[in-house]
Amino acid sequence: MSDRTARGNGSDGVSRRGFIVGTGSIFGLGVAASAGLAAAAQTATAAVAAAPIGNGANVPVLVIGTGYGGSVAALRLAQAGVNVEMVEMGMLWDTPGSDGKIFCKTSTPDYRSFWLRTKTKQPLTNFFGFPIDSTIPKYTGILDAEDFAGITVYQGRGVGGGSLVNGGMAVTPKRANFSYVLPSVNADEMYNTYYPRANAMLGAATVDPAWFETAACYQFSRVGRKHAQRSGFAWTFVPTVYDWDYMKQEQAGTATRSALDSEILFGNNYGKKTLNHTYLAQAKATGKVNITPLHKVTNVTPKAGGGFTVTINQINTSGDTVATKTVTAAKVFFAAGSVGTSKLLTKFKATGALPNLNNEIGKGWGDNGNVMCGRANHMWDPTGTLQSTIPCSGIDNWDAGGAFAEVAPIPTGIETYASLYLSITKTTRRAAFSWNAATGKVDLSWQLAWKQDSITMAKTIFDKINSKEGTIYRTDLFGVYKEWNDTLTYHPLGGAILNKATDNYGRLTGHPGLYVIDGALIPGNTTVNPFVTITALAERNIEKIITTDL
Ligand code: FAE
Repeated sequence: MSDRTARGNGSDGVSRRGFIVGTGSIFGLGVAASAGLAAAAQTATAAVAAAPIGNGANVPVLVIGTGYGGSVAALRLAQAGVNVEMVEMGMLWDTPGSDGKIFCKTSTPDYRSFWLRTKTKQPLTNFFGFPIDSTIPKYTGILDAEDFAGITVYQGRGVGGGSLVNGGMAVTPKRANFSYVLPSVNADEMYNTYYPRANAMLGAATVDPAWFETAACYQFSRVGRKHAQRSGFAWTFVPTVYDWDYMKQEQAGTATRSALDSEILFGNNYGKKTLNHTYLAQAKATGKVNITPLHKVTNVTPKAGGGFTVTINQINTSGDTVATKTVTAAKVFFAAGSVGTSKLLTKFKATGALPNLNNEIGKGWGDNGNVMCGRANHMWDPTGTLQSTIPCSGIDNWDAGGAFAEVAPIPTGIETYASLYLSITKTTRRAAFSWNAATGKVDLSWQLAWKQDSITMAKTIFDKINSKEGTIYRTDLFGVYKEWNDTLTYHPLGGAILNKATDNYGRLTGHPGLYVIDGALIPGNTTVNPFVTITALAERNIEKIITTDL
């Protein structure tokens, strides 16, 4: 373990190398379209702060978490002239392992893969019926599979949050659905200003349609399109934040493969525009943002005379606390993700640390209606031995059946004759977080049986396709004779709902100076993949907060 620790746990603050490595690995291979981002990342290198946050520090703004909400807040506050300290429980992923790569592949998970687990917990649990999970050393890996009673919630851990591990699908909800997504928010403002701003900042773009038609790595998508359209469903390209020029080079054999080398879930070594190359690079470039990884916030409480006292545990790569720090912050932004923020606020309300929080805290949590299934295609419909890990298309049956399904890859390197789908469904099920004083943990009231609603909605697509094609569901991917993965979500949303637990801009009720700015604000469902909406909402809210509160 000492060897591993030496390989770069980032515990001594953000190293200069972080952005150098990031710049070189993703953008340093002559990808002209990425020159702007590469420049931004390089500029950031010079501005990196040297020290982790110190015990006793007194800071104007502390941001808890470095995912989408936190990164937007940090950049915009810094541009407004405010010094920002960001605290992140995961690592700074900047140092290659013995294989020369920072991140490990989905197909060969090692110590870098999972957050403090001794056995992997792959979303695709089985292959041809055989369990595929393996033992791994306990380490502060990049993907957390956090178990609650009725559901496992997958989340990214590290500087960049979910952007490190996600599929990069950057989807804006249909305008007609927006009142379902965020009922208290002005849709005109979002669609005229904040969605375009978020998409531009994130670098969202759609695959070149001509290239798509011939690229071997998207045969699985073309098969998905054929089957969807033959059953009369709307099939659509969806934007992603992967560098399409880079992927073209991967396919052509002129660049080191990442999306085409089964990299996803545990990080992409090249090609994906994570927050470290967009918002966080620009935030660092201001010289006003400092990020401290491997530090976990455990308490926030009002300080006599104003501001807040924040307790932070510094951890090592085994997850053990090696130091406890107390800092003071005038303002605190909760950006620990839907689950992270909800757990903190639920605990702080129950334990009296933040006694004035209202009774909406912990409520309204949803799974974005996630369910997965696979279909067994005929032998004349192979999906390809080479599959890009970045999904680029979806099937839209939201209005008629309450389901939007991304056509997902199975990047195993062998022909599986399978089509895989992650569906997002219009489920109304909402769970609540509660403090369990006996265990000292936060529980979630989700029930496994609730996923049946999502399965029923997803079946409006896949029963019809199977019937038309004369095909069946795969029963060997999520267990033995199990058609649906109904035990997980990649898209946790809610727990501190906008205009309920907070005001309409994320200010927490009862404690001026505390804000929520992440997926916890969104009431359980975005109708599509969520990170563009989280980013756009954060852009909207921080603009108001900067104008009125600072
Ligand atoms: P998030 O990005 O989760 O960031 C929260 C950060 O806070 C994390 O880095 C945590 O480690 C950190 N943190 C938590 N608690 C603490 C604490 N106490 N102290 C310090 N730090 C803390 O939050 N969405 C899409 O739109 N498209 C996709 O293709 C897509 N694919 C996905 C695939 C996978 C495997 C997963 C797991 C998620 C995927 N998502 C996708 C979801 C997306 O990544 C997620 O909605 C956003 O990352 C949530 O953003 P937040 O800012 O809310």
